[in-house]
Amino acid sequence: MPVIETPEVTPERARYYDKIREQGLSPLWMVFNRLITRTPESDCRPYLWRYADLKPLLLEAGGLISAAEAERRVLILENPGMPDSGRITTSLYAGLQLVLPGEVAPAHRHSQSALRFVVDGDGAYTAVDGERTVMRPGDFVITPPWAWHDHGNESGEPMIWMDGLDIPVLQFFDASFAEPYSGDLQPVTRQTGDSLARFGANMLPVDHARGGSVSPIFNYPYARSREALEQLKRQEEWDPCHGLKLCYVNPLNGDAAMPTISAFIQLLPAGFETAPYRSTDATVFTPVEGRGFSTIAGQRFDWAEKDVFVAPSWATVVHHPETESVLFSFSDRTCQEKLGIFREQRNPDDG
Ligand code: GTQ
Repeated sequence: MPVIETPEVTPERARYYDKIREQGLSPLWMVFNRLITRTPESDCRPYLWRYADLKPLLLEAGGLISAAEAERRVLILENPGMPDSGRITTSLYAGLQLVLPGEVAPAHRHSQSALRFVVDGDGAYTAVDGERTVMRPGDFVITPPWAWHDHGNESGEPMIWMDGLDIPVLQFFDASFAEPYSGDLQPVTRQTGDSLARFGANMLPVDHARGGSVSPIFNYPYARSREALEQLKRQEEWDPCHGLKLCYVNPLNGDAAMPTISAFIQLLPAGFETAPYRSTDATVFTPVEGRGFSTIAGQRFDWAEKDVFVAPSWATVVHHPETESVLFSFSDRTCQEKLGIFREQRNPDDG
């Protein structure tokens, strides 16, 4: 149901609309219902990409173009409701990146924030501000805005991770800046593990400033997040909508790890069925462990490890894990919370 009834177009009104258009004017009453909807209306569609389909295609790209020539060898996960947009949701970009053994993705920096979620392979590195971190399956790695970053793979196997960036947010605000580094790799100035030791042990260097908008931890290792879930599951306090769901945070302010993107890890026990839930943050999910299916706006998507699926804003989501499952997910929730527009609803009527 629209908010207003759109007024009839009489010949006299039509002549008037034509006349004012030439002067950069438009009658609100003719477009009100398109601009202001009762509930979110998105071009974003629920969708699932199977890793079994993605991996061979990504490896095929590995034979076609080098990481260096491509700058980043990534297949964008593009929402079928928004073709050619480079978007997985209206506000977020996602892709799968491949770095082959011996390859380097050269250093650059940009105003976009990036997250990496390691899907396949073990032991490649990403370097951020002079520190390299070793990437292992399930690790959640962030690249802050305007930080130099390069990736390299000195392991013996192909390395594949999911990238999540706020590219559409920066497009919306016309705030994109980027530049290449003068060489391929930035110099290494800190030991691997330095940031996790300084900031990731529930302590901070004594005089470190509080309140930075980006987490100084840039790798949240899966071993630790999984251990937290394992410990908590013994308590058997399952949230009806989320199971056991944790948000990755910035230890400087308790906020999401990145200023524009929230990231989560959740455990769902075998056979659990979540209560229907919807929220304004369209969400990208990737199962790390387990298999099952989810219904999104009534449509069923069967998933297994490493698949990627997306739930649009305000679409009702129900998860049905068949085995004990761990889901990683990310959304623009923290961005919406900062703007005061985030909404969520448990057990919506249409669920
Ligand atoms: O690794 O820096 O998927 O700059 C898209 C843009 C990855 C990256 C992407 C990027 C990167």
